[in-house]
Amino acid sequence: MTATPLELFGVETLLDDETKDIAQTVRRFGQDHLRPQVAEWFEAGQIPARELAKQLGDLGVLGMHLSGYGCTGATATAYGMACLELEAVDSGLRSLVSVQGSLAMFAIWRFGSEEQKQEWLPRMAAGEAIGCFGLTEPDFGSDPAGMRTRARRVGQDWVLDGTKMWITNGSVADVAVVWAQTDEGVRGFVVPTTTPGFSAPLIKGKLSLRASVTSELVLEGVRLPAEAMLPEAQGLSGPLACLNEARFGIVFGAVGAARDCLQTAIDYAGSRAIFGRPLAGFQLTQAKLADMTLELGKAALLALQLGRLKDTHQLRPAQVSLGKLNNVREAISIARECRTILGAAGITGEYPIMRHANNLESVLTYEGTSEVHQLVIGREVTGLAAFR
Ligand code: TGC
Ligand code: FAD
Repeated sequence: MTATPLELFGVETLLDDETKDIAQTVRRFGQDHLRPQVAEWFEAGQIPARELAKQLGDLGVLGMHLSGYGCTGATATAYGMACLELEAVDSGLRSLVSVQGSLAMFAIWRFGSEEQKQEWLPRMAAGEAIGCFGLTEPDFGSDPAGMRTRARRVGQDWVLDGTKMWITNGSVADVAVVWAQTDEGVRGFVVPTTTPGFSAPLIKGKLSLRASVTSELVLEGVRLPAEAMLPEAQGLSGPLACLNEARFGIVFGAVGAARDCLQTAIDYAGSRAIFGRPLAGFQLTQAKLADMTLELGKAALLALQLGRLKDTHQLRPAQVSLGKLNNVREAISIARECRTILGAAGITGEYPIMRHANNLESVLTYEGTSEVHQLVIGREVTGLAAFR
């Protein structure tokens, strides 16, 4: 009798029935509708974003942890498990969902006016409108406080000028949540992408997260009515609060990518004969598999602990940093080690491992690099900020 790595940790026993059902449903959707095509999308560097958004909306995962306005109102842990199952297929697909639900929708849900919520959230939950979130700029990634995008008052209106970089969903978005400097500090703006002066050129040539749309946002005299500003977000804490939400999903998502790599390596090692017997029967291979099983299980338990804290409203940003740093770092290490087990076959698109490993390079960098999360944790345990 054998057990999968996560069965060995008894991870399922920590989930309630509803969460298990949601995870199963998303897993089945991934197997049936995403997995058969994802390697092709990755190779082509193109996804059918609109069609996918609609399907994911029908599945109920867009903004699923938000309440009202057509959102499912699921628990944070259930949302995490959905991210896990999506990222088991591809980090780019989880990214689409993270940016839509945790960044663009969350920003409007948490900081928007009633009119902004009514206008955008039901359509975004249904996948009929796609959102993006523009915080990073060409010269300001880890340090968004330095952003140069500026919003100035002209009469009652706002006029935005600047450039955002590396923006997921940018070129396919109907609405962009854009963060800009104003005379009263950083503010957020809800920008319909049809507004004159707004464009979102696609970034090409990525070797990672190819099954995801990544774009530049160019704002040249984008004129918006006064009501386009998010009334409840003032200062950098607004966008950083949105990042907590998306980072939380990544804590779970990384477990999904690593699980897929490890299961692929276990299956491959069981069927690959080396020196006349299965690769899985060699001690060196088993040492690798055992060590990866441990790290995967520990990452899943950490994710579930953070889920428990979030569901009881106790989760602090530095705790999200613990999960993002550990789980993405371990996932990429697992992906690389699993690749060795597959030998040359591991470098092909026939198996998902190299795709996951490449994707995880982006995941390691976005939503706060490993170094940023080390510094957040360092600040927490020493009381000294070492960012600058
Ligand atoms: P700092 O002085 O620490 O804080 C400024 C204000 O923000 C508050 N704050 C937070 N609030 C909520 N959540 C957090 N995590 C927060 N961290 C800080 C803080 O209390 C303060 O509030 P107030 O009221 O006193 O003004 O800010 P800092 O400039 O020193 O920066 C700290 C640092 C480096 C940790 C922060 O800038 C940071 O996290 N940098 C990384 C940037 C980042 O992660 N960008 C991600 C862009 S989005 C993206 O990558 C999407 S990827 C696609 C996908 O998800 O799939
Ligand atoms: P930099 O900030 O220039 O960092 C370069 C290196 O310096 C890193 O190793 C970093 O850790 C290190 N470093 C930084 N500060 C310190 C320090 N104090 N001490 C020591 N080392 C330090 N952004 C959005 O706003 N919206 C999106 O939708 C979005 N999607 C993305 C999708 C993809 C595929 C990618 C790759 C990125 C995306 N990003 C998005 C941008 C992402 O958040 C940034 O890339 C990230 O925050 C890092 O910024 P940077 O690339 O400018 O690197």
